[in-house]
Amino acid sequence: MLDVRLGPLHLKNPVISASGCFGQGAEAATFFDPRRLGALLLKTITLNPRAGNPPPRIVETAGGIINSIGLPNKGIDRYLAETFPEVVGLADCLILNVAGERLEEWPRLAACIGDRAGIDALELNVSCPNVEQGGLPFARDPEVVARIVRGVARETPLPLIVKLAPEAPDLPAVAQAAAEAGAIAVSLINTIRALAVDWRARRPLLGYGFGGLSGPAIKPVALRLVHEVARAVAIPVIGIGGIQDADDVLEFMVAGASAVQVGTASLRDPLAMPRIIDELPERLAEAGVAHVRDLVGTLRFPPAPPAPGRP
Ligand code: RRO
Repeated sequence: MLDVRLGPLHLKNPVISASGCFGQGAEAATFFDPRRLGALLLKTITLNPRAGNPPPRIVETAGGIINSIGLPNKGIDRYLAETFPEVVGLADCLILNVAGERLEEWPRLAACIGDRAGIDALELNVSCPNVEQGGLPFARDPEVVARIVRGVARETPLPLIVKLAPEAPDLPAVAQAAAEAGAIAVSLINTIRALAVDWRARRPLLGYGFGGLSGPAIKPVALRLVHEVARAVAIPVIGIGGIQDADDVLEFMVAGASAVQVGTASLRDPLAMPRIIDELPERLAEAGVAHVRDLVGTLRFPPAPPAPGRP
């Protein structure tokens, strides 16, 4: 009733942890068995170690949060040597999220990973909003994204998922470029660039200044973009943005997503993902839907009204 396919990946259900919201190592197993998830997807790793951005790194807003974490991590070599052994085998499907800070870093990062056992796929984070050199410039440009995917694919046989940015001027074109370059799926959306202000101090609330908005506030934007991208590409789309319950999951699937990622909801309630997975069969049964796959891309718009003055 719940299993889904993402290219060569076969997930027992469509719920994946969103990068950055469910740890980088074994802390993912603190609250529940990650085997419950369709896939366990961890926080971004870069080629070189990064300290991350100055605090405060998260502020709450109406309907969501704004983060500027800045990819703190120990770098791929130390990650693979020290943290990865704790993580391997924790989930039925394990996806690492990686990001190059400069174009030439992507293949080097991929070469460090190669065909390491225990990793089922890589999510290429071409869309982080919180670094000086990374993120947005990559994700805005279809040709740059294609070069990244091709460069990574030369160094690793792992299936590649490309995580897209909402601000790309032509997101379907970026998704098409990722697909043509060999990505097995695209995931969207990363957070939306945002600002929180302390008006008395005349300063931004976040230590870095700007950040990325996530949570229920961005769900309608994410639904629109998922729908637009799903219509434009033949590869599966993974929907991300403010999912809090099973109805949210099914809305994304009707809009065109083959699977989803849950992020901010896990920060508020670490048991949100198993709760959502448990809710899904009941929601489907109530609607007489036999399998969650039957919903994918079934959204239909009403016919356009006739032009004024026409019968
Ligand atoms: O670490 C972050 O600041 C961060 C990343 Br890598 C990302 O992809 N999206 C986000 O909102 N924050």
